[in-house]
Amino acid sequence: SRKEVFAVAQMGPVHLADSKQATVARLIEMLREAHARGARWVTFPELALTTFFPRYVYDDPAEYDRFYEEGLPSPAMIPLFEAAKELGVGFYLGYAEKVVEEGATRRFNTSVLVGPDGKILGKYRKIHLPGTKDPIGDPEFEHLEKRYFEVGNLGFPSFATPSGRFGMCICNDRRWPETFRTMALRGAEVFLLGYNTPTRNIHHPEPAHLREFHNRLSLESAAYQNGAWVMAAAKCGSEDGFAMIGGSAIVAPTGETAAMCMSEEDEVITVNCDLDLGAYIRRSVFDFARHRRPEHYGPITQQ
Ligand code: CDT
Repeated sequence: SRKEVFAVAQMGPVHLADSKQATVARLIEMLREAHARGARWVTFPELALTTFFPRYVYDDPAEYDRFYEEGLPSPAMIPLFEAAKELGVGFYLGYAEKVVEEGATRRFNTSVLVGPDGKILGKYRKIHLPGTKDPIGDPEFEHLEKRYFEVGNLGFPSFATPSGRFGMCICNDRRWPETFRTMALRGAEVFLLGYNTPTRNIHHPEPAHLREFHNRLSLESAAYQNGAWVMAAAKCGSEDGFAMIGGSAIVAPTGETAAMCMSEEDEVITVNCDLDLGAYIRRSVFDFARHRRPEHYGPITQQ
């Protein structure tokens, strides 16, 4: 077996008025707790440095630029990068990215993977952006990711790390099986993801319990169907009155949830993960080379 301690660092709310400096201090405190419990890797949430700002309507970039990071590490991230390197802990961090590419200013909902030695191992830009570009006119249900971000342009790679190959995705991506299958086909054996999920479905009035259920269902099926570990970190609780689910979890390749957060606050969970646990699944029922039938999967990529 190949054992390694992984941590998921759930965050309670980050309010509009909270400074990035104070928020990064919270991340560092959890990083230290994870390290004290023997963790080599920590997964933080999506858009971990700010409130979930796509719930608000802004028209002028001057109003929303403050939510984005420029450069990697950005000035706000530097204390986290330094603490992690000092402790020898790698991490996944979600943030809003502003970058000049091909002569234009571009904005993405991004995550970065940093190794235990402080080196940047890779970057992922969210592909499944939920919600709308234009406001729907109901402040309780605005979800304007399509307004503030472009669709990610880096695909679903997997990244070589000292602990094996990892894949990254972000929040709504976890509801799409294609996300995980693509990463698994590229050799990922650990999936890292952060999320911000409102307690009420933005699209349809659903019974409240389904929000938690669909989260668990997505994580557990992704793990089992790809024989991979899943590290899922929520930002949750009530951000200025807007409630989001918790339920951050570490899910084993068997599809079993090995640890789950119980609060809607900053909370660290750890599991000593056997990275070989999924090997028998990938050798048997989900041996892609022997049993997949891509010649019958045409519509998945053609429509
Ligand atoms: N951040 C994010 O992607 N949230 C979405 C809410 C949309 S509800 C279908 C999510 O999938 O959790």
